[in-house]
Amino acid sequence: MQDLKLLIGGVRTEALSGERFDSFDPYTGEAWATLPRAGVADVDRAVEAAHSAFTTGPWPRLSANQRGALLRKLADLLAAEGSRLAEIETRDNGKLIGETSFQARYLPQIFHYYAGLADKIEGAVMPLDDPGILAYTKWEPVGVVAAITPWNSPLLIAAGKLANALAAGCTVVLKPSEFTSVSTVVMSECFERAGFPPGVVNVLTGFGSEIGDALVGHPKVAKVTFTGSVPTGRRVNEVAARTFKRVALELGGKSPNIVFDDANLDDAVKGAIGGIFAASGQTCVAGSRLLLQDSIHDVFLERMYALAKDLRVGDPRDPATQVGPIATKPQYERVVDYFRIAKEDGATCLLGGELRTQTGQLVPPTIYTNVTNRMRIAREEIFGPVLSVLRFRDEEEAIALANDTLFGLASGVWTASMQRAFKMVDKLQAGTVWVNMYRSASFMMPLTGRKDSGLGSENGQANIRNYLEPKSVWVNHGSTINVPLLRK
Ligand code: TXE
Repeated sequence: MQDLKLLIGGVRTEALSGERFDSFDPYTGEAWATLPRAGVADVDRAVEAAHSAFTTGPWPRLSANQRGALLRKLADLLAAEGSRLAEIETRDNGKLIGETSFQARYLPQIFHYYAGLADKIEGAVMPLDDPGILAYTKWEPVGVVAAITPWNSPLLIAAGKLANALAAGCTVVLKPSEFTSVSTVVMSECFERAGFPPGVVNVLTGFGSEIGDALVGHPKVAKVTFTGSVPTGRRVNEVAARTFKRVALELGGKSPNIVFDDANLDDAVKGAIGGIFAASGQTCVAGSRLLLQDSIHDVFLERMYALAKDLRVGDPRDPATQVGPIATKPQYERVVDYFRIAKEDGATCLLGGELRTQTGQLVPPTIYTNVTNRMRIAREEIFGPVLSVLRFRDEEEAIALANDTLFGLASGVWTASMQRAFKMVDKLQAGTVWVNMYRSASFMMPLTGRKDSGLGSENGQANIRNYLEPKSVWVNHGSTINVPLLRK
């Protein structure tokens, strides 16, 4: 059993209370690791450590080049730890070993990418009317960043936040989900080995309900970057607003995956299946509403059913498994409850819709048809392998249905007509549109949510600016213009 500690100011430590909690394997149900249960006093210790590392430690004296070099060294260490991290993540959150291995191989690239941006944070000189004034901008790191991550892709999401913050010159207090903290704590060993000064990266394990407000509201935290649910995101935003913190929120979705009758149906069927059943539907961008044009509705579902019914549900460590368990017990119960809700809504169950086994938090791939956009299964984020199928007549109806949601994270369009595709790109109220593909992601591409899907963005070159503040500098080196108030 893994026995892990907090990381505060470069020291591995217990919570001040001495309390610990267990982390569970979602497939076997066994407690397999224990972690310190940080309290409010530990939040204070961690933020103070990050703050002094930011203000007085060696970190602020490093050049951008040196920060980049440290991030590259870290990336190489992470590459060497890839398979260990993948195994830990699969054990802790039940994601398929194929996917965690892919993500672990991807982590170093994220750090290399932002390492390359560290020395490209450039200000500008402004061409003012007065040649005797040098007016320029410089970009400064915002300060201490509180990074709060969820359980669905703990390492990947933490890496995106850390890489930006550190390349910008910030320091970080990272709080992973209480359900899946192990991989993050193990990853943090690489920061120590790479030689990041103490306090630059701190890791707190514990319950969001107990320490979230203290972290988000801490006066020495300058920015909060959060990925998680809409209600918690709203709470984070409210608490952070009291002290005018910079906030980035990456929240949920109910993303439409729209198939027109001119699409390549084989590709679209595979895209629809991957869109909702990959990661057992536990992705913010899951294509959880499938919108089918009337004329292909039945044939599409026949083909989809034929493939989806044979998906292998089981042990995430077995490379043959295609759908693994739900990561957390409460989430499992929540997803299963939607079987009841779908019945009450009056939807038709085409596939799944009941538990095949009571063990291992396994939920079968489930497809509901005859769904209307007013039903709860079309409006609420289920975050499990549960698909709601709706039908539409034409482009106008597809757009209306797609946009009739509180969310605006992602969307997919399947069509042979590029004219139609670009029209849909313009009309869909979502931060991401995939055309004839679904669920690809890259650290190069911004991930932004419209409406309740969030605030600000993750990823992309521009994201590093969200960890920086501009400073305007005015230097009089021979101005001939007098102050207007004193002009005779
Ligand atoms: O999320 P929470 P939960 C959605 C998905 C899922 C639902 C619930 O719909 O069913 O969220 O998951 C920390 N202040 N997503 O309950 O509570 C918490 O400790 C500060 C979508 O696990 O939002 C964890 O680290 N932080 C999502 C993180 O917030 C607090 C991925 C996320 O937990 C806090 C996961 C507080 N007051 C779930 N309370 C996505 N966008 O990908 C909790 N936390």
